[in-house]
Amino acid sequence: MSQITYLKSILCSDFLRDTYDSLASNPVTEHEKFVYGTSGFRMHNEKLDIPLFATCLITLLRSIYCNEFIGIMITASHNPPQDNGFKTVEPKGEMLPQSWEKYVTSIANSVKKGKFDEFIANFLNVATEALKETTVEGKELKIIIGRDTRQSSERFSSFCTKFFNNILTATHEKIKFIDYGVVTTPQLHFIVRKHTIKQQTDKFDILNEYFNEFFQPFLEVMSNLKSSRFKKLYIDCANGVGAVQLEKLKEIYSKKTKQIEIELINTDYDDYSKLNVDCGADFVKTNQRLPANVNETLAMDGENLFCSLDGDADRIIFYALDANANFCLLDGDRMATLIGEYFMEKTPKSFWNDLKLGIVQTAYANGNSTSYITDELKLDVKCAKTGVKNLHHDAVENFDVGIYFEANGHGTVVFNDLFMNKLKESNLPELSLFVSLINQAVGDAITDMFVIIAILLNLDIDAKTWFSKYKDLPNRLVKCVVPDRSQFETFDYERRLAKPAGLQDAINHIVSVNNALHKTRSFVRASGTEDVVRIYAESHSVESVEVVVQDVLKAIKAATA
Ligand code: 16G
Ligand code: MG
Repeated sequence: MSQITYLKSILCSDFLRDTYDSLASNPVTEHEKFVYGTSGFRMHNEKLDIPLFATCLITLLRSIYCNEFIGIMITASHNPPQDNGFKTVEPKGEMLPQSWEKYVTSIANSVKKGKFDEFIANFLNVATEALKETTVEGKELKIIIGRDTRQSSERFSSFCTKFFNNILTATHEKIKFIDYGVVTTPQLHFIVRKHTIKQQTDKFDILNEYFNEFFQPFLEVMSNLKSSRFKKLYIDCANGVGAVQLEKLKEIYSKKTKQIEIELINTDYDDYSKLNVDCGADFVKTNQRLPANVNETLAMDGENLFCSLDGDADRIIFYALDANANFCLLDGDRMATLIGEYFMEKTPKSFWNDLKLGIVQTAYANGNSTSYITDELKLDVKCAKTGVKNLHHDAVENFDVGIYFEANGHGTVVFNDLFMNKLKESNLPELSLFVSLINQAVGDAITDMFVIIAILLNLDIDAKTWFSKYKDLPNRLVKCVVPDRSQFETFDYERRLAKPAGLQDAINHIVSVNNALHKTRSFVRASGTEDVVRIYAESHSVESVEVVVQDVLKAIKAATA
């Protein structure tokens, strides 16, 4: 059966028609415009039924196109408890190709009351265009789903099960549908990739695979040490899925080693209202203070190490308090620079003669971290647009070893074959072991955590020494509600605005009058995950940052009035 004829047979099913009718008659979504952006669809859970329907349909198309497993992750990451979202995962663990985002966006926006025939026509057009280059004839649809701990996640996961089971009944085609239940976002990426690499169609024991791949090398790192300067690791789980997985992983870990005890904080995922509230990586980074339930005295003790994960455990932030109880934030910029420094320290200079090691950041990177990379570490640095896929792409394109981190704690390291071959030829066992700790597929809070601890242990430094490597410029990130955020268009990696007209000139003026020490920077961009625009400002003093933020806020109000 040709792919389009096959799709037509699915579209004729009673299930699809009934589902369509009930979705299209929901008044909450009647005038909503849906956009599949950097993090997929993300909004209040009550508005997400149509986006989920579109996500299932695009997953179907993508599964036909690739003839491999495609994943759906149900999560809204660090967003508040009432939000939710979906994104699809490619066979090797990547995100949906950017060229397909318009297809899923178009499907979602064509669900309109009483317009089923138009919807079908549009879907078949989209399918014809999307599938035109594929040469594979889909034999078996292979779908994997996973979800975070949100209250609404279970409802969305049940819909996926119903959707794909009904397709099976409607078409009598083979479908392999596996629900992995509550997993972190990076684990779902890992699962889909494993299924593809192993060509395995049956569900496997994720916990074991994940432990063996990333925890085992960490245990080896520790067994090579004479002693550890850390006694205890405190992990703030944001009351989310990180807690579910780490509770199980901790059990396996503590049976294997007594070095560095692990204590999990903010693990109340059964109380849905607590997710990301006063805790988690986003809270810590934005407020630059300790999350709830962290003891100040313990945070001042260099033998303890503290970190926070976000709601779906793909970001991590470390922190400590200094002797005067000042907050020391160890964010994505700090992790990128620490990893860069470690590579330089563990390799002879000649190792890099024909290899390029570099760091990719976004406009949100603190200006002093960028200076530290170029002036002290003497490494190349590149600026990418916000969103992991942009940084990942630039790291792969520009470097043999590409370290990429967003300031918010989202990132990893990617290596190409040239580097891997050279590493094999060189006798650098410590670095080889270190490289095996890294989850290259996607930024993963849990694996990043062990990567950072391994470096701190090997360099024999505590969190405060790590913090003292350079001094951050005072900075603030502020949200501003505007009538229509789609009016905000940027260029130069989001560092400058093309629209609304005149606003960039106003920002330039504000920066220039507050730039006595040539350290001031400010930019505005529309959020891809919330209905706001974000203002970032940094300067030589806290007071100067405050003046810039307030003036930029006024300029935005004037430009959008
Ligand atoms: C999403 C992105 C994250 C980015 C954030 C920006 C992925 C997997 N996640 O969470 O990388 O930093 O959006 O949010 O790409 P914003 O557009 O609301 O500022
Ligand atoms: Mg996240």
